[in-house]
Amino acid sequence: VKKTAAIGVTASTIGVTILFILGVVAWSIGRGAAGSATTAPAAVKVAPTAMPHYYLSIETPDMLGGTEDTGPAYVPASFTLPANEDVTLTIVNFDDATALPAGSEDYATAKGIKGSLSIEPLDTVNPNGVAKAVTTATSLDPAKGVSHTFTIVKLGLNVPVAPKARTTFTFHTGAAGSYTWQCMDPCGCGDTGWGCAMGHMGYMRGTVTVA
Ligand SMILES: [Cu+2]
Repeated sequence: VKKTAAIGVTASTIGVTILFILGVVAWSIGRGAAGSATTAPAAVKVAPTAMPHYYLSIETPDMLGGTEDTGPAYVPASFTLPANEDVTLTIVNFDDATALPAGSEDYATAKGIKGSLSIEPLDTVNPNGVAKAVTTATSLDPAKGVSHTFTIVKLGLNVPVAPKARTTFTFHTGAAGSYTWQCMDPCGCGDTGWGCAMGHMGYMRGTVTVA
């Protein structure tokens, strides 16, 4: 019985909806006929398409509740970006600088990005506080100005990430595929700094799925 009643309600709801749509269509046609006689057609407005903007953060071992044996880490470390599109990434970095060792100073220079990096200092105690002055650069000081890098060798992309700052950049993603990104600034443990976080997937290495 309940089922029949429910169907009845649905049928009458559909009936009312159809009548309403017919009414709106009739009203629109009437307006269109009257309007065309007296007014010029309005200009077609094309909605601006916003460039996709993604945010990553780099968190310190303290923030992750771990030790120097694990962190720091990019969060998230694996994510998806749209193919063949200009995308903007902001890396919110809570970590301090690690000097780039002799021979790898090139990683302090941005490659494969559109335009330049914009860098806004981050108050790590009050990260959502008032915005600070933004500076632009294409290259940072390899000794004191780089904390990590966001490097995708296969795409020719290298982004030096400023310490305790928001680093924002735009790049063209290109063809669909799966790409490994890696930090090239030895911020991990051990004599070389290439241990711990540097070797762990999900810390200083991850996967970008371009789809
Ligand atoms: Cu790193």
